Amino acid sequence: MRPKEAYDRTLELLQRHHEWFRSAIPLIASENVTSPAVREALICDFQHRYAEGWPGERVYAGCVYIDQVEIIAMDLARELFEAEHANVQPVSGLTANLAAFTALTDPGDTMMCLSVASGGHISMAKKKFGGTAGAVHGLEIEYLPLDEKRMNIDVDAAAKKISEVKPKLVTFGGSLFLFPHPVKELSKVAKDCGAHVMYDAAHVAGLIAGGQFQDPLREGAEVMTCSTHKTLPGPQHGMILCTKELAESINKAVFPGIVSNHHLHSVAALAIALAEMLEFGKEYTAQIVRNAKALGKAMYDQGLSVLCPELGFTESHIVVVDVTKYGDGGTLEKKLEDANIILNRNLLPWDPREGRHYKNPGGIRLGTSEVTRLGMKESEMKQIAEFIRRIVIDNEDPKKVAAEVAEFRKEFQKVHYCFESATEAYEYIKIR
Ligand code: DSN
Repeated sequence: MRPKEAYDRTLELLQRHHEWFRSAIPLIASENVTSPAVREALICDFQHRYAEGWPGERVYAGCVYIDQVEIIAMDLARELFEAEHANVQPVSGLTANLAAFTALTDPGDTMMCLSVASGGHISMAKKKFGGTAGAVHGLEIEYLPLDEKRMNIDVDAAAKKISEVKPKLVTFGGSLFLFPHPVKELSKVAKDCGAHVMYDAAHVAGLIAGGQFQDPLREGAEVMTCSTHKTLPGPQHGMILCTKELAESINKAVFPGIVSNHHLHSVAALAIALAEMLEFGKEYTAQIVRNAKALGKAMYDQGLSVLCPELGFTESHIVVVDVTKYGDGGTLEKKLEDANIILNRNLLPWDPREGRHYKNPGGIRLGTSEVTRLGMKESEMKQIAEFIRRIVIDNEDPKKVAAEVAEFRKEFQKVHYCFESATEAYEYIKIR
C-alpha cells in the first residue's frame, strides 16, 4: 500500500470501527467507554511530553501543569479508595503488577495466586506459560485452590497450602472474578507465614470505589493494583494503592524500575475519571452489579448454562456461561460478533483437564460495565439475553440478529454517570 493510501485507509478503518460500535452490544468485561471529558484529556498536548520523575522533581522542564494534574490524580485516587498512598504512573494493570512484584519479592521467591484457568491474570502466570511473574520477574508460582462450584478460592484448602508453602507473596484478584475473594479470611494466615498480601483489582476497581464489592485495603491487602479502564471507566492506564510503609518501595519499583515516561495524557484522563467516579460512582456501579445479576438470570431463564445459579450468578460485573452443549467458546464468540454482540471466549476452570484449549474453551464471559454506562438497565438485559439465545441455542442467522441489535442500540448512544455528555459515546472526532 502506498503511504497516502495507507494513511487514508487507516483513518477510514477508525471511522468504520466507531460506526460498528454505535450499533453493537459491547460486553467485554475488561472494557468500558470513557466520558467525553476523559477522551478530551486523551488528545491533549500532554501526550507529546516527558515528565520522568515525581511532581516537583522532574528531569525535564515544561512540567508546570503536568505536575499539578498528577497531584490531583493522586489525591483523588487516595480519596476514592481511602488509601494511604497512590501511585498513578504505571501505564497498565500489568506494569502495576510487575512493579508490585518487584517491590514485594525477589526473583526465586514464591507467590501464590489463582491459575489463569481459575481466573488469575496472565501477569501472575508461571514461567512456562510466559507469565509476567514467572517469565519476567522470576517468581515461582503455586496456585491457590479453587472451589469450582462456588467459583471462589477454597478458604480451608488455601489456608493449609499457604501454611505449607510459606510464600513470600499471596495475590488475590484476577480476570474471571464473580465473587469477592476471601482476603479477610486468608490475610492473617499469609502474614503469619511472612508473606505480603496483594490484591489485583483490575476488573473490580470501579466496584470497590463505588462500595459494591469488597474493600481489600481494609481486609488485609497491603497493596492493591489495578488497570483503570474496566469497571473504573477511565483511560487505558494503571495505578497502585498501598500502605504508607510500602510507598517508597512501590514508587521506586515504578520509577525508575518499570516506567520512564508515564503517558501523561492518560494521567490527566485518569484524574477526570476519578473525579467522575467520586461524584457518580456509587450509583453507576450499583447498576452494573444489578445488570450483571439480571443478565445472568435472564440468560439462565432462556436455557443457557450460566455458572453459579444458586449463588445469584455473580456479585460483580461478570457473568460466565458454559457453552459446551452448543459448541465451543471460540466459535460462538465469532458468531456473536457477526451478530454485533461483542464478548469474549473464556477458559473455564475445568477446561484444561477436559482437554480444552484457550482458543476453543468451554466458556464465554460477559461484562455489564459498558452497557450500563450507555444507560441500559435490567429490562435491556432481558433483551440482550434473548439475542444471545437466538445465536447460541437457536443457531439463527447472525446477520438477521445483527440488524435487530443495531435497531435496539439506536437509543443508547450517550455516556451516562459523568459531568457532561455532549459528544456521543462512539462519535468519531475529526481534528485534522
Ligand atoms: N485480563 C484481561 C481481561 O480480563 O480481559 C485484560 O488484561
